[in-house]
Amino acid sequence: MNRTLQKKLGQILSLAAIVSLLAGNGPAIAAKGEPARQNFQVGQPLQAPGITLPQGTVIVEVQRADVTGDRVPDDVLLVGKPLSDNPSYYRPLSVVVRDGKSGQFSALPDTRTGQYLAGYEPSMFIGDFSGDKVGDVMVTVATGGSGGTSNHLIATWTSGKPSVIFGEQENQGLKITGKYLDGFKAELYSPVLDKSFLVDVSGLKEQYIQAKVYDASGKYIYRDPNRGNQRNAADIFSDPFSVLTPTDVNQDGVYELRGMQSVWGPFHVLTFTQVASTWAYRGGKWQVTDAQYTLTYPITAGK
Ligand SMILES: [Ca+2]
Ligand SMILES: [Ca+2]
Repeated sequence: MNRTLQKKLGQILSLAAIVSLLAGNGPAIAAKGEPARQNFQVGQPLQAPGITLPQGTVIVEVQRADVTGDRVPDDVLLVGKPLSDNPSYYRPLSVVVRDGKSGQFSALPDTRTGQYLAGYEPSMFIGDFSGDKVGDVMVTVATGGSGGTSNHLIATWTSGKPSVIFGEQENQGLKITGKYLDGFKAELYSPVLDKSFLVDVSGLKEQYIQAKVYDASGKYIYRDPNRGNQRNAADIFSDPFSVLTPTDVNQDGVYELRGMQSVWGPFHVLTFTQVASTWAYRGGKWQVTDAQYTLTYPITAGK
């Protein structure tokens, strides 16, 4: 037998030995140095040594994925406290990770959850947004408010502790403000895009006239009674995201976010456009890669 063959055979043998060790006699070997698996049940209280959760906090969703970046699967738990008089509403919610290697628990910082991460139908999505090919944790929860908005949070665990990369500020999206102009037009501005744009709002003409926002000739007449019948500096605003969906736009394995926001003024009922935007996390910052608006007006039978 020549040396190369001998060496090769040795490699094959040692490989076979490793395989049989791992496939072998279960936990005694596989779990060497690793903590035993824990069985987490949805709806049950969470016992998590080392972290403090409000009394009454239960497990809402459980997923198993490596989020710390060491390739050892971790337990990722969405937890929340149901309100006693409205048990489908959770406040606060949090994400707790049990490190698969150390068994240590860590939770999102209270300062980033508190009042913000609260609401109905909370759900969790794990995917890479930050670009390091390690899953990040996204939480979506409906606020239940009249604007139909949702709150969203994305956190990464790769530095050993949770770090929020998308929170309350980011959920304001394009932060559009604006003013109506005579002739059923709106001038909008997004500080995020650093861009102004003009929108034709004549599709809601009847509603504006009825609400005494415009007169029939198209002159803007609304004055804010709360401000001594002065004209407001801005009378158009955007809601936080109503929908924010992870989408891998360019199919490179890193998720982008696609969001929708309502734009309205001076009253919420006068929502005249939906703005769609796509966001990518690049170089530690969220960047808008695409933004569009659509006007949707009801088609009524003409006279
Ligand atoms: Ca891990
Ligand atoms: Ca990541």
